[in-house]
Formats: sequence, structure tokens, C-alpha cells
Amino acid sequence: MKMQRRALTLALLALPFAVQAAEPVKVGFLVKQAEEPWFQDEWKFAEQAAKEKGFTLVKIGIPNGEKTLAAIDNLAAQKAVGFVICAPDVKLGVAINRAAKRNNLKVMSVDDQLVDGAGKPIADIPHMGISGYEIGKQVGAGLLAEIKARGWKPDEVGILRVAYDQLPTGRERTTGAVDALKAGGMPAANVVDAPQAKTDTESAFNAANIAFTKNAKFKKWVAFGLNDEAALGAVRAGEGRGIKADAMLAIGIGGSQTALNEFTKPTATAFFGTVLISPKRHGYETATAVYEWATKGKAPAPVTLTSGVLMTRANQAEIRKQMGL
Ligand code: FCA
Repeated sequence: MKMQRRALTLALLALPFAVQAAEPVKVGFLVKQAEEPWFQDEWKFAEQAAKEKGFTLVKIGIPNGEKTLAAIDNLAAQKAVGFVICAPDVKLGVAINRAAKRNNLKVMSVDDQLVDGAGKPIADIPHMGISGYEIGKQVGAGLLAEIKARGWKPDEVGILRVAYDQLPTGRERTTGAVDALKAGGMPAANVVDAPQAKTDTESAFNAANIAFTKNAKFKKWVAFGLNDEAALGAVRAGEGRGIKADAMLAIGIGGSQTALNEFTKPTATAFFGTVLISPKRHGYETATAVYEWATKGKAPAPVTLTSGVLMTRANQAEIRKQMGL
């Protein structure tokens, strides 16, 4: 009897520890624009990694700096081991790094590389992003080919660059597009910058509207920006002014639902194509990397840049199949 009671007491004492040990490892995934299909897709693939590897994913939207720091504290309180982040402002880099270190959390950035006060990438935060300049060049090359196919005269075509230059990857992407267009014989003087306040469709729409008003001399347009939303905002603004698919061409970057919605409309819009990039790599691989870094001490590569492939309304089914989507 006595022995039994002792065994029971020991078992009860051990219980809280047993429960604690069984608690799954938590990894955060913080994104600046949770409503954007690209980020929804990243979350989806990060979830897949969590399921396969056996950790718990904590998804938090972080639309501003305050919410970002609160989210990191929240992760620490939940005893997470680390997080992946696409910050609302890359200049929050130092503050994010400090908050992560203070809480003993591993941190890795995705899409938008974090910078220090001088605008230099923070070397000890591993990063996975897209090859912005190269992908921008693919956008420009895609536009050029279609300008030629349509027989448009280079002089007559306005080049609308929906710009978000405070974000280095945004600037690289649109610079690549402009450079490819110039190299292909489009006049540099036709480039019209339309700075957007945020990276969503509405901000691009507003920016494009202003640019169209100021440059009514162009009857034909090509447009692009850092993502599909930027290109789409320009397309919608054009439609509002009677500049439709026969007079405008836009190519985005992303290839998520934003682009697919356009492609599946019964009549083609001016949203001609997109450079398809991989939310699977960005979501699955970063979440896995942080998990393995925290649990196995295996640090991720300092910088990984992914590539893209031009997808148009015409070849989307085939391309998506090729990419396993
Ligand atoms: C940036 C953009 C997103 C997406 C991502 C890969 O974060 O804002 O729309 O293009 O890069």
C-alpha cells in the first residue's frame, strides 16, 4: 500500500513535466500584409511544413511597427523558438533583431530583407527573397515581346512604373523592368514613375490615376510594379479612363490568386501576364529552416534568392502544371 502510494505520488509529480515535454515546438510566421494572396500562400505552405515536420505554426499579421514588436513579445510569451518575418518596413530591422535576441528567438526574413540604420542588409539575419532585378528584367522582356507582337511604335507607348522605392526589392524589380525595356529600344523619356503609398492594389490604382492624368499624351501604355497588385491597380485605373486591353499591357510579379482571377475572366483584361514566383519555397523552406535552426542548431544559408518564370493568360495552365501547382 505504502509503495503504491509512493509510486502514485511520483507519477503525479512527474505529470507536469511530462505534459511540458510533449508541448510542440512553436515557430512564428509574421507577414506585413496578411490579406494579400501571396502571403496567404506562404502561410499555407509554412503550415504544410509544420504538419510534416511536427511543429506548430503561429501566424500573425503585422501591418505596422507597433504590431510587429507586440507580435515578437507575444511569440516569446508563448515560448516559441523563432520566427520568419516579412516586415511592414525593412528599416525596423535593428529593432526586430534586438527583440528577437532579447527573447532568445531565431529570426529569418522572407521576401523583404531587413536593413540597419544605414540601409545595409543585417548580416546575421538569414534571408530568402526573389532575385528582384532578374525577375524585373523578365517583366520588361515579356512586355517588349508583346509590344512587338502588336506592332506598337516605341515612341507612342507610355511606360508606367508603379514605384515603391523605399523597399529595396521593389526598386530592384522595377529597375530591372525599365532596363530591359530600354535595352530593347523603348525610349527612356517615356518612363513615368507613379509612387504608391503601400504595396496593395488600391495604392497602385491611386498612383496610376495621377500618372495617367499628367501624361494624357500617351494613348498606349505598358505597366508594371513590384507585385501583381501594383500591376493590377494600374490596369483598373486604365479601365476607368477607357484605356483597355487593346491599348494597355501590364505584367505583374507573383502569380497567386490576384493574377489567376484576372486570367480566368471571360474577356482578357490588360493584365497580360505575371512572373510566377514560388510561395511554396518561401513559406515551406523558411519555416522549416527556422525550426531546424532552433532545434538542431543548423543555421540557414545567409541569403537565398529564388527565380521566376513568365506566365501569361495563354500559357498559365501549362506553366502551373510544370511548376507542380
Ligand atoms: C514583397 C511584396 C509582395 C511579394 C513579395 C515576394 O514583399 O510586397 O507582394 O511580391 O515581396
